[in-house]
Amino acid sequence: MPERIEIVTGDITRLAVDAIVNAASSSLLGGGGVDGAIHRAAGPELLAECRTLNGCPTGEARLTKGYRLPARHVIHTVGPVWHGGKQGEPELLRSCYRNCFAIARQQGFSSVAFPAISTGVYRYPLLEACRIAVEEARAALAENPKLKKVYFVAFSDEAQRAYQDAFQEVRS
Ligand code: AR6
Repeated sequence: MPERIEIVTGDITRLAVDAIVNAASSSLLGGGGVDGAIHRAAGPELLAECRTLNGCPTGEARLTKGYRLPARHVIHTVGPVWHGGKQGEPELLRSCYRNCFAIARQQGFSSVAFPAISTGVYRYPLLEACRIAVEEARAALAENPKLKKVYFVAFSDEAQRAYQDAFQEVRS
């Protein structure tokens, strides 16, 4: 595994990084899963800032502060709902990662942590999602020397295995 990419297990809201990524809904007004956890940990100021953003289309990303989180910022991105894979889902998921990395580059962030976007409520198959995540992280790291660390947060054993398998494939 390249040393600038690390798979970690547990709760993304505990990570003290420049930005954690939120798998949000297009309203940006909160929800369940990792979105709910991030809003609970960040406090009501996060929702107040999100209200000013007027939502976010699928595949795009928006930046807020991190408020009570140990992370300094939150990059909110809206992954695609999985409908079988022939309705542009891979391109939209790739676009989420690219737009998050573009914000990280614009802001000069050195550390960013991602949940497995779209793989919960939105039902995107884990291994396919992890492949896209790993490919885009490698591309972003190759062109952004200021970015020192990308964390992929696995919230289950299955997710951890999927990230590891995706790494093996990309490296071989
Ligand atoms: N830390 C890290 N990963 C987590 C955490 C956590 N605290 N909690 C869940 N995960 P999901 P989606 C993992 O459903 O599929 C929301 O309601 C989880 O195991 O949070 O993109 C939004 O408002 C899974 O692997 O996001 C949207 O409406 C991954 O995070 C919708 O769900 C993503 O699962 C977005 O669905």
